[in-house]
Amino acid sequence: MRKNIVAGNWKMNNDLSETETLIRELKLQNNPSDVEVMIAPSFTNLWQAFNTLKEHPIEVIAQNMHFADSGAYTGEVSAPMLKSLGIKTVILGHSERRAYFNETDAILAKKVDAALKNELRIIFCFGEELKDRKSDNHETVVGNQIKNALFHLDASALNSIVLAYEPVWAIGTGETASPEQAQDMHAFIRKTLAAKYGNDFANEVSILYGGSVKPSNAKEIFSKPDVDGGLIGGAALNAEDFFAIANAF
Ligand code: G2H
Repeated sequence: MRKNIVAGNWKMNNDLSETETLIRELKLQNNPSDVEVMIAPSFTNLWQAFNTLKEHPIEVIAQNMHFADSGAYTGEVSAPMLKSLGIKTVILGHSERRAYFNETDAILAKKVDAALKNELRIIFCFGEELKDRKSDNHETVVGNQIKNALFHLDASALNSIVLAYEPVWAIGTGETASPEQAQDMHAFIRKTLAAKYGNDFANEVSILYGGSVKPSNAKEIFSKPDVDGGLIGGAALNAEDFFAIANAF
């Protein structure tokens, strides 16, 4: 079901004590009733974060996982391992995973299958690079990222998938897509889903925007009809900023 969602992607930030401090500060904030608020700390702090927030509406989610359930994959973490902690949602396909860890659409399709098999909800990220936008190829690139990783799925799988459009040129750069650019792309994404799965399914998918979302620009971005929230990086590391964004609908 389509929902408003604000998810904080902490990336490789915060050790255990910093995680505890930030969670303490997050718990003091005003939690909106009609928005799902999530945080994605690093793997080493998931268990602590999950337990500290057990009775709290903030959901603790994972930043990544491997496609195999277990095996000789040194340094990796699997879906069953996340599930065993009580984690219900995982981010897949973030542009930093694609760029620095060579995650291709084919690998991501396998990760998507593994997450669904293990009954995890997915926040599936994708987005074009600056060169794609400059050459007016941004819709083709985004359309292919979605098709290659998701279009082998049945429509019912869409119930477990949240999409996150993150133009690479806007990530951590201070540069944000304009609310109109975000809306245009989100409408294109919904149209792409509708062409494959029909309008009813496409209209039920939450599509988040990510890339330098801050308290000062969140309201305008979230006001767009096809934008259902945000995946927040830098601003998620400050409790007041993060909740200013979560309360910006
Ligand atoms: C995009 C976003 C969070 P930031 O990576 O996924 O980060 O808000 O810092 O651009």
